[in-house]
Amino acid sequence: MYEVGGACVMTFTCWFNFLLQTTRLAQAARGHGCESRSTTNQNQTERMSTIRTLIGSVLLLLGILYVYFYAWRSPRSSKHPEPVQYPVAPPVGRLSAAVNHVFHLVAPDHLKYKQPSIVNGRTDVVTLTPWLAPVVWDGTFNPVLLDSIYQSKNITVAATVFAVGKYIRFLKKFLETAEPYFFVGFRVNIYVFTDHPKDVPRVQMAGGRKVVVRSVPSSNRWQEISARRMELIQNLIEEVHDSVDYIFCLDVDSEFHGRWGSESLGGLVAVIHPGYYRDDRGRFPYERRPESRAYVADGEGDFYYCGGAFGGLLQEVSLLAKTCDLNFKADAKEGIEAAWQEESHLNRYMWINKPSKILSPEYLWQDFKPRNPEVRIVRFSGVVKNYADIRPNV
Ligand code: UD2
Repeated sequence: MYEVGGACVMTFTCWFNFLLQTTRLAQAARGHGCESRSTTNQNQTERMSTIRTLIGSVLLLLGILYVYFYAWRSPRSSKHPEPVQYPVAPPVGRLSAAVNHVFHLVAPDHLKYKQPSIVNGRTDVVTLTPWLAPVVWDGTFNPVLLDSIYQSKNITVAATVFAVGKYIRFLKKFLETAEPYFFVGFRVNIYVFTDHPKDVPRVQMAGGRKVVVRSVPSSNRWQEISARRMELIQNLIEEVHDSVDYIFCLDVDSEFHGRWGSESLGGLVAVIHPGYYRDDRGRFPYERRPESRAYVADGEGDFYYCGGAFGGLLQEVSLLAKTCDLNFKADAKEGIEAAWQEESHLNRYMWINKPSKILSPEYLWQDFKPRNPEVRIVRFSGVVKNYADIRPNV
C-alpha cells in the first residue's frame, strides 16, 4: 500500500517540476524579446493559464490520492497489516505432537466473544490448585472460544465404557445422552467393553462419531470387573494411539445432562468425587493400610478423585493405567485389595503425579445427592442403582 502511495506522490512531484520548468523557460524566452504593451498582456494571460493548469493538476492529484487512500482501500487493511503467523511444526506422529496439542492454542482471527475479566470471576469456589492446575467450574471458561481452538486441531476423542453383566442395561441411556452433550462437533469414538456384544443398543450418531464394541469375559466379582478396566484401557491405548488424541474413561451407570466438551481437555485430567469435596482430607476413603501400594498416609492427599471418570492425553492415561494396573496386581499377589480397588490406586497415583486439569463435581455428580449451590449445572451424573440387584456378588 505504502509503495503505491509513494509512487503517486513521486509522479505528482515530477509532473509539478515539469510544469514549473516549462513555465520558467517560457518566461525566460519572452524576457529576451522587446516587450510591447500587447505582449505584456499576452504574457499575463499565459501566466494565469499556467497557474490555472497547475491548480487544476494539484486538485486532480489530490482527488486521486483521496480515492486511493479512503475509498478504494478498506479501512481495516489500511490500518492493520496482516500479521505473520509462523506455521506450527507438522507432527511426526500423534504421540510426538503432544507438546503442540497441549501448549499451542490458536484462536481463529476475528472471533467475537465476551471480554474476559482479570479481576472478576467466581468467588464461591476454588478455580486453581496449589500447583496451578485449573479447576473447571461453570463460568470459568468460554465454550465457543475453546471449541474453536480445539476444532482447528482436528482431534479425535475416545471414551471407554464397561458394560459387563447386568450393567449392560445402563448402556442405552449412556450412549443416547452422550450424543447431544459429549464433545459435540468433534470426532468421537466410544469403545464399549462388554460380555453382551449382541445387546449393545443401536444409537443414531452424528457423522464422525461411532461406537466400537469389544468383547470381554464375564466375571463373578464386580471388584474384578471394575479393577480390570485399567489393563484393558492400557491395551486399547496401545492399539489406537495413532488415531486418537485424548481419552476419557467413564462409568456406564451414568448419564449426561449438560455439556462435557473441550474445556475438559488436558494432559492428565481428574474429576473431583462429589461425595467428599467439602470434607477434610482425613475423611477421604483413601487406602489407609501401609502394606498396599495404594496407601495414602494421614495428613496427605490433595482431593478425593473419582474412579468413574478420568482422562487426558493418551500418553498420560497410558502411564496412569499401566501404573495402577501393576500396583493392583502386585497387591493382589500379596493378598491385598485396596479399599476402592482401582479408584484407590488412581488416588495414590494422582497424589504423586498431579493432574494438569481438574474437573469439578459438575462432571460426575450422583442423582441421589441434592445439588449444592456451587454446582450450577450437573453435566454427568451416576444413576440411582440397587447394587444387590445388578452386581454379580455383594
Ligand atoms: C465407584 C466408582 C467406580 C469404581 C468403584 C470402585 C465413581 C462414580 N464410581 O463406583 O468407578 O472406582 O467405585 O471399584 O467414582 N461394572 C460392570 N459390571 C459390573 C460391575 C461394574 O460393567 O458388574 C463397570 C461399570 O462400568 C461400572 C463400573 O464398572 O460403571 C464401576 O462399578 P460400580 O459402578 O459398581 O462401582 P461404584 O458404584 O462402587
